[in-house]
Amino acid sequence: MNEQICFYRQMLRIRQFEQKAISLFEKGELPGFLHSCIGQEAVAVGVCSALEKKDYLFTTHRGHGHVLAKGMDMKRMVSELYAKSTGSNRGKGGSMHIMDVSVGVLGANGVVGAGIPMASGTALSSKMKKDGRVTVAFFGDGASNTGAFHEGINLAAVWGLPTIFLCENNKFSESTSVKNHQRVERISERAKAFGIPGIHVDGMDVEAVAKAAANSVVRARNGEGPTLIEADTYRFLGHYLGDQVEYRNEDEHAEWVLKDPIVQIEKHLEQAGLLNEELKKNLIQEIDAEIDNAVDYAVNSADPHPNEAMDHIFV
Ligand SMILES: Cc1ncc(C[n+]2csc(CCOP(=O)(O)OP(=O)(O)O)c2C)c(N)n1
Repeated sequence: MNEQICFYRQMLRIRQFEQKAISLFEKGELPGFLHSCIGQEAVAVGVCSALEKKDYLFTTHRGHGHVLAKGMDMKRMVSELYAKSTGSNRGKGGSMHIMDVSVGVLGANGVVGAGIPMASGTALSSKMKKDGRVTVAFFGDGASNTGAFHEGINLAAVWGLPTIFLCENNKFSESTSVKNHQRVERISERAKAFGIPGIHVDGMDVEAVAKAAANSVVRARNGEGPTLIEADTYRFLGHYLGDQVEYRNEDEHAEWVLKDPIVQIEKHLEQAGLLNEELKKNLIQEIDAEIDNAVDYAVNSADPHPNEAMDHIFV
């Protein structure tokens, strides 16, 4: 498949998945919370295009796109959202703690910024074992104000670890605009404080993200140390499903919706003669069939047995 069509298909798959998850959540079928990544698909797809299966990834409460792009099995993922025994965490994690070691997804995390020092930890193990793996930590603009961000990146810089610190600047930390929670113009500027490269990229342009990620991965694999990438994007929906978003500036929102990464690549592909209505329809049908199949699998799976409640707890 042409690389751009492949990017488009993967972004569409994340968008359709998120829309389905929203409709299931609104029907009361999924327990817990949902934090949608609609609008941010180009970051997940662009970054993961530069990774291999063996590479490690840490994500956040807004991580569905990242783990899908990294290759996580959709059936086990949906089962986890349903808290079923066939879920990737046997139903104990839910949306905010989803993981799948077999594809390098070492976990989503509800603790803001917590994946950053963990990424330095796995990257240190890779450096010591010389296993050639790169670790990516995704986090938001809000997380870039935590102590974990400064401590985790500083250590990776000092030890020259194979890490990509990927900040998705989606303009909000819960209900607080980025303009009100930090004074730096660009989060990528913070890289200077650690003595590592800081790259700012258009997070609505999947190819730009893919290029920035690929260069940083080469650097990391060559033993040249970490990179901080700030991908400029926008959270199209609320912080969580149910958020009334009363704090949002509607003009700003409308401006960003015009930059929808999926619409942008659609236009580009149509102009290049690579996409037409029929292909679009076929791709959506194929993706929706995969999603429906995963939902059926989850719905028909057993709940975890109460006897398992204390299993996999390490004290
Ligand atoms: C250490 C910690 N502090 C506060 C919270 C509450 N909280 C949950 S999500 C969130 C906002 C995170 O914003 P950002 O890092 O920009 O990620 P985004 O939600 O925009 O993807 C906050 C403050 C938390 N979960 N963990």
